[in-house]
Amino acid sequence: MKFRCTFLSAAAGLGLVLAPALFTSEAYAAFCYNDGSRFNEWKKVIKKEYRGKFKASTLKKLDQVNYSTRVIKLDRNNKKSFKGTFESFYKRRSAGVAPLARKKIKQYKQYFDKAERDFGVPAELIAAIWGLETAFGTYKGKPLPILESVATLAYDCRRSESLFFPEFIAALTVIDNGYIDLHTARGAWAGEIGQTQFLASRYLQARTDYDGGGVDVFNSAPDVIGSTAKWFAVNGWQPGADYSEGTANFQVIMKWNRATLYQKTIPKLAKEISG
Ligand SMILES: [Ca+2]
Repeated sequence: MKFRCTFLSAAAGLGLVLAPALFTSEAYAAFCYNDGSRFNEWKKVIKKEYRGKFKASTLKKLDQVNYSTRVIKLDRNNKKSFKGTFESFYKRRSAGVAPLARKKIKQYKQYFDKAERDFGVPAELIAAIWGLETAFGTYKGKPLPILESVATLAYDCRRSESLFFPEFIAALTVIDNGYIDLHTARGAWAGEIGQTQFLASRYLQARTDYDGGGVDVFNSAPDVIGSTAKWFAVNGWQPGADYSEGTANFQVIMKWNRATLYQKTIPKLAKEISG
């Protein structure tokens, strides 16, 4: 079975969940550049401004973080992956996913059942997302260090204001809490975390441990299932209700990803999976 899967999620931009009060930031207001020339200066401003708000050891990680021209290049090219008709997009993205999704639902039945009990989110929806995002964790791409990606995008002018500055702060929060060392952990170019590609703010909202041993959305399928279900629940999912286009649950699906083609793909694929 062949997947033509690329990382989809945060690439198209997301609805934000902001941690209030942190974003009256001077660095946020004063700094954005379209090349790396003032990146070191920017990091200094961040470190000064967030001293005391984050542990010294967390802020120290920034010393080894570099401006990534690769991330910027990928960001600028991203729109191309969302071109074309829905039919061609759907065909390309969903190829091979449904049969494997059904297998995963069987294999991890107890966790999908638990997710449905805990959060009211049906297995086929979680499996659709999981398949689309990383082909059930098998698609690795060429992952980049997560903190470096989000720091670069937070500093960059194009989207810092709307999206990546808050994600950068969320990433520092993830590190500060000792959840994941995002300085070394790797993800897609927009700094996504784990097999369903959570941005840091979403990870903080959704992290769920379904198999003990702490939350591991990189390696644990049960944790991926639980955390993804929880994300939908905290974003307003209505248990047992329809999720076709035009429903309240489709509104929640729209928050998962801003790209219309992707939004339409999710319920269609979920229904294909559930047959
Ligand atoms: Ca776990």
